[in-house]
Amino acid sequence: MITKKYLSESLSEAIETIKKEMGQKASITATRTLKVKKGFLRSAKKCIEVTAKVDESYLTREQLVMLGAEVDLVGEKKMPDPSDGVRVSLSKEAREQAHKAQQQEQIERADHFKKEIEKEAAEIANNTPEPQAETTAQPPPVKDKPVQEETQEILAGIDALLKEQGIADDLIALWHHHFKKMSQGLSQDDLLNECVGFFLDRFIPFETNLPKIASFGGPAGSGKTSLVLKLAFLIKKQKKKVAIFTLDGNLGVIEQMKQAASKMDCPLCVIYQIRSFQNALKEYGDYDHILIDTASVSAKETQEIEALQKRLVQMEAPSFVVLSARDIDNERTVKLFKNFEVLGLNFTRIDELYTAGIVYNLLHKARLPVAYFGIGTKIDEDIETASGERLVSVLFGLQDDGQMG
Ligand SMILES: Nc1nc2c(ncn2[C@@H]2O[C@H](COP(=O)(O)OP(=O)(O)OP(=O)(O)O)[C@@H](O)[C@H]2O)c(=O)[nH]1
Ligand SMILES: [Mg+2]
Repeated sequence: MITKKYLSESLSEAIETIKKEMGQKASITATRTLKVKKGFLRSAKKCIEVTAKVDESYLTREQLVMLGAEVDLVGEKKMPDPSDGVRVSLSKEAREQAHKAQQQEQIERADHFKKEIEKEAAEIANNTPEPQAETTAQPPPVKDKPVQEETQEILAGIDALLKEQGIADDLIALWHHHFKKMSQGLSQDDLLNECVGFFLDRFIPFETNLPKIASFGGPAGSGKTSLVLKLAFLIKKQKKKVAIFTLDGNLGVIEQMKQAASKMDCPLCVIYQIRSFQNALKEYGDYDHILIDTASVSAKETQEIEALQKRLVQMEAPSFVVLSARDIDNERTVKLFKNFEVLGLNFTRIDELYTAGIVYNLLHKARLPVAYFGIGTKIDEDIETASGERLVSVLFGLQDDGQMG
């Protein structure tokens, strides 16, 4: 089986190329959209990466050569039958298989990421010569594969961009390590795409279904209440039943939540005691989702609420952490992770994000999946499923309108 990735500006264009190179028997196994900045020039292009595969037995010798396969010059190859009319198509089965494989890969990646990073960091430490004073972010020279001068320049450009974005040195070093494994003589676009791919791989999406009962904790003002309301709105749009519980006794907040909840015709329960929590659970037990907004640490009023929060965390509701992408206090966040058994992260204020380093540095340390992004202040629309593509767009200085960030 031969597998190849094609980068193109549209799916139809990619399919045309695949047909030409792989023939009618090829099938597409995955697609993903990337936004890359072409050659650091102003013009931004959106491109699609299409992965296709085909059994070698269907390819002519010329096609095999074009695809870089080793060809036995005297061996016979089965020629494609031009009359069979099989079309290159987005096979549902192939896509499901690819999706399953991708999910499995993500689980493994999350589990083994730490070990991998430690191993790579150790390798980097062994291979890297003494860092020079001002060039710590420069790619370390590689003995066996000398980096060409032109490539060095492109890499230095990428490094400068990553530094500007606030990406931590250890993450940049990991990118260098990744780059060292690649073949030389790559074009600027190839290198950029490789870097985009590297940073897309740092992102772990939360792919399982939202649990029936989920609580949302996080630092003060990180956007917990807004995210719970936005999520409730999203669930309502899917015609599912959702109830909101809040542990925040602040009357102003309760009033704001009441208004939003009544607008979307969704029950709101203010939880003051463990008993009221149990009663509310009984009352809304048959709902599809119960979303619990927790009070931030500074807003905790009674020991009972504190105990309830602990209990929620321990057993009642899997917890998500909500962080403002603009303002992550790494130390505090790490402490928070210790108190919560965290199922996943959510980032709010993604709409106000102009540098992605702060988020990537945290993801690199936390290695937790990310569920949702808050992308504005509007409760009824400013939420989206978190994606690596969005972060990569910020990282490479591209916003939705294709302008420099
Ligand atoms: N621009 C932008 N603002 C947001 C987003 N999410 C929340 N906000 C704003 O951030 C502020 C705080 O949001 P809340 O939802 O009250 O935060 P909280 O974590 O519940 O706050 P406490 O309960 O007081 O700890 C509000 O002014 C929100 O409108 C977002 O995704 N983008
Ligand atoms: Mg709140």
